[in-house]
Amino acid sequence: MQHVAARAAKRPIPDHGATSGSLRNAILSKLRYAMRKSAQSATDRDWYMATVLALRDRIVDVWSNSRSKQPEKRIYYLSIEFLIGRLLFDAIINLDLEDVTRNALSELGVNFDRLREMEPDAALGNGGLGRLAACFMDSMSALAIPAYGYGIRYEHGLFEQRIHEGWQREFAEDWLSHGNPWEFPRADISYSIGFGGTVEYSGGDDSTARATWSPAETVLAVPYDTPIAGWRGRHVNALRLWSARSAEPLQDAAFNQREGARPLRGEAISRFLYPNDSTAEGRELRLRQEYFFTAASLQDLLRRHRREFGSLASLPEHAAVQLNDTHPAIAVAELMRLLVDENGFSWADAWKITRRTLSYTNHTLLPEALESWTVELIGRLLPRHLQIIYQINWYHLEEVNKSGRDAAFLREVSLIEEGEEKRVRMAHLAFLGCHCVNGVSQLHSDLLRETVFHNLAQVSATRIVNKTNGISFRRWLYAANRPLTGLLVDTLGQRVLDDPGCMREIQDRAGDHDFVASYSRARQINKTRLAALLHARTGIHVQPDALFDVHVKRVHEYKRQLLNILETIALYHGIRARPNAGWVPRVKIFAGKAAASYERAKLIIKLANDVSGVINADPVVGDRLKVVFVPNYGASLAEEIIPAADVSEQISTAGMEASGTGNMKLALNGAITIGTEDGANIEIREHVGSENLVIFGMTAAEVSERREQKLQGSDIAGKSARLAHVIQSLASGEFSEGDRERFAPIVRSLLDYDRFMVAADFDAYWEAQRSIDELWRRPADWWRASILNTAHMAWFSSDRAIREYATDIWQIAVN
Ligand code: 26W
Repeated sequence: MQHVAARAAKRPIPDHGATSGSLRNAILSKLRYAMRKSAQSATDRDWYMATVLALRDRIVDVWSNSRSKQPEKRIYYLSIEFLIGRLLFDAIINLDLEDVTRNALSELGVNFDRLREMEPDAALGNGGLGRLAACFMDSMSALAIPAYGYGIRYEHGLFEQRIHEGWQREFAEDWLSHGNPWEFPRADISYSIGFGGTVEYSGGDDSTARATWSPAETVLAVPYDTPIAGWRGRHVNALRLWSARSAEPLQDAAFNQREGARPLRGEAISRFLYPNDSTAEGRELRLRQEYFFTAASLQDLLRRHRREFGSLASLPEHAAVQLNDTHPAIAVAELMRLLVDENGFSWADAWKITRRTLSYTNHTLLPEALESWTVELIGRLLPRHLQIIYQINWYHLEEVNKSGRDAAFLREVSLIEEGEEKRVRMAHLAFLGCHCVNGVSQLHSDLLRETVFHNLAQVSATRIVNKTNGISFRRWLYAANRPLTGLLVDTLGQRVLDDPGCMREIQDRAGDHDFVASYSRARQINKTRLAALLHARTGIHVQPDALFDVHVKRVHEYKRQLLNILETIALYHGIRARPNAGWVPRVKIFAGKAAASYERAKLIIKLANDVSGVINADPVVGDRLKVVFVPNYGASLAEEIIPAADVSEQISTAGMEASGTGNMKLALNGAITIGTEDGANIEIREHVGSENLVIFGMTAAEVSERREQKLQGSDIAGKSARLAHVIQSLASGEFSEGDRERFAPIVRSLLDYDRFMVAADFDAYWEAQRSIDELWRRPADWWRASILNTAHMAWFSSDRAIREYATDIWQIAVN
């Protein structure tokens, strides 16, 4: 991109002193001394490792600089998932070293883009929650907010998805197989994390007696630090990921184990990421993971506080701990244990410190995703914590009692869910133990107040606020979409990169012929590139000038990939019936993983592939409609697909998608959203204008009303000939080589009571898609709407979201 180079020439060399010459030498010396390879024998992977190590040195300079001055207050972001993806290009963009790196490597005869492919995705997350954590880390560095991210260094990230005869297959992911040049092992630090055992009381009566927990087993938590370099290399924060080490390796050694016995070895804790993103499975290993990283993180930040500020009484002034969903919610009991049992604080003082230090973000309303652990399991694994949870609940219910509430209310707000198996409600524990709880979109936060936390909010001082999600523009625009970024910089100058708010100014160009031509050309470059990738990965040929309709996210019934597939079948039927009716050529692009144990989601993937097989092979249809399911969706594939999208599918059942962040990434890159009034779609409409996206279907209120009525999908099918034809074709085996059984479960779910309202929203969705066709047939209007999306998405930057967390929840100033 010559214009970037021309401009690079004008810009002052950033103060990390990297010139292509100095970087070239640094890469060569890393190759020689760190990789022990000569330039002649070096592979792309060797060059990749050497380049990362060379760039890392420059990051370390900024890092030690960032750590030189002790901050007044630090943020600690506890998340069991960080969906980082690749770091190389992100670091280069943030350090403004793209040209320097490209030149240094080309002087060494190395192709930078091929080298980028060497980096595995750090897929340490399932989906939205994990990626949000990664975008937030990028923004905290960009805003020079002193922060630590705390998580788990899984040996195996989210499984690799391969499609075999249309079915998802899961394969172990192995991102560390060639080592990870980005991380710094901190073998000088380790914390022992206890499990099981007993609790003794000594001295004083039961209210003043000291509790001492003697764990039956301990595991060592060893940290690995990954630097997160901020925009313009201003600041670097650490992402500290804990790895589990057996405390008694000898004892755990296989030759020491009874024949056939398979003990839960220490290391197992950080071996695998649990691949579910919406169903709490309640497995013991998962609870061990949650306690392991939470306890290690709290011990680490308390040690730092004591070293820097002395007494823990001042902790809330110098540390703000954000709990990313309930996965680290055991922090409430663990911090109380550390303050009361190990630092002699009174219960009341400890409770104040805990609530003032902790805050919690909720990311889902799905009942099956709200974690609760059996009292039996917590009692066995964390006996002292169970006692503390009971004591918290005792004081809590005492308070509630004073307000004269009835038994049903008490049962609902209790931390303990009664029933044949008592369970600890982790969302309730997080709510009570935090001074602030936030949802991730306005609708979601409102629904949190009206549903999950309705009663609790009436009997607790905890604030419920909204912090609508955001995305890192560095990764999802500047790095992922170079053609569009180049045009924005050409049009608005460098300042647009530092202040995305400037983007609003392109609204005046939405009708400007040259600008529209450049804007659409940028999209075309990305679509041609994606068409090549789709062919390479699936063998399917698509026309780059067709409308690219993109549905990329985890596969889940509430995200309604099924509704999209049913509309696709109806479109197919329409095209076959009247091939020459001037259909808008479409490419339906699907991508997403299903949780390994989620059979229905896996059947929906199979259906998408079988429908794709039939439609793509149909000569009557030709290039009027193509359907592609791209395997192994993750951060890097998202960076390839999102800049090439014309239409963004955000069609969740209203009230069920807490926010969505893919919706923001696609709209920022100019895709026209077709969506329901759900999550952040509503706020996207407020910012881009209701004429620049297509909203359809039932609202959240209408959905819950219809749920009350328990109406059957068959009622709808009875009234919609188009839907009935689609369901009939599914049932007849049209997409399953005549096998009527294969998709029978889906047909049944559509005609019975359908919690996800697919049938109920079908006709509205069909009409919405046809209005998209209408808009596409008017290119000037299409590109106007597309440009106005990009122009008005600045608010959805994760920098804005983090600024709001900082001022409203963490009480720190951001300059
Ligand atoms: C215990 C199993 C489990 C694991 C992960 C339950 C729930 C989760 C996550 C909360 C699921 C998740 O990723 N939620 C998504 O979070 C995004 C970031 O806030 C939102 O944008 C999405 O709407 C929400 O589904």
